[in-house]
Amino acid sequence: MAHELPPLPYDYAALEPVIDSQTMKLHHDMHHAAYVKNLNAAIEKHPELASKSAEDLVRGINTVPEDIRGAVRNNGGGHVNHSMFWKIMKPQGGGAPAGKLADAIKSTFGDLKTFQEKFNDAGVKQFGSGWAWLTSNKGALAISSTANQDNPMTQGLYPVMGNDVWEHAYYLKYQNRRAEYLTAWWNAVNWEEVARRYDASLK
Ligand code: MN3
Repeated sequence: MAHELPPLPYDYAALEPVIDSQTMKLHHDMHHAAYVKNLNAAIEKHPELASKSAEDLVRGINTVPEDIRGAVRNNGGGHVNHSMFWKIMKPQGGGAPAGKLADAIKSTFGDLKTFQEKFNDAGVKQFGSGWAWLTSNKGALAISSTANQDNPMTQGLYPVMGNDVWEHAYYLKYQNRRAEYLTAWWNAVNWEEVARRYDASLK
């Protein structure tokens, strides 16, 4: 079963004004689609991996055959990261989380605003392309960033939420103002989905 591009769960324009329609169309239809296509091309060389999910491939990247490891790391990671990314955003998003995630953010970072500032800081400081992350290690929260399409799952962590800081995610609207994009992005966050992911990390 080949890996498939998941449909966007809303219209291209649904996240305006936080993310413009053209960026969403290019990001999903071109960038994410390319990761899926290139992942499938890599797996074709190793049919024994055909039954593995993209998450399993990324989690076990060090056991992937060396001749396709780089391709799976980049394109499998790209597929996993973007599949999460579309879902943790929604039209009229933003606000504040509830439930266990809200409690964990408060006990770890003090308050939501401090968490958001630290997360944005990780995104701003990520040199070049990559992602800012909130991860859970059996419930223990931490902020980090990765280069390229690397995913914290490779380090045994559960990615609760991540923001894409590749220029393709924001450059048409925000140009070089990555910090402005990171600040605005919170207004598109789907906290229900992020909280669901945190709950899943506890199991
Ligand atoms: Mn991207």
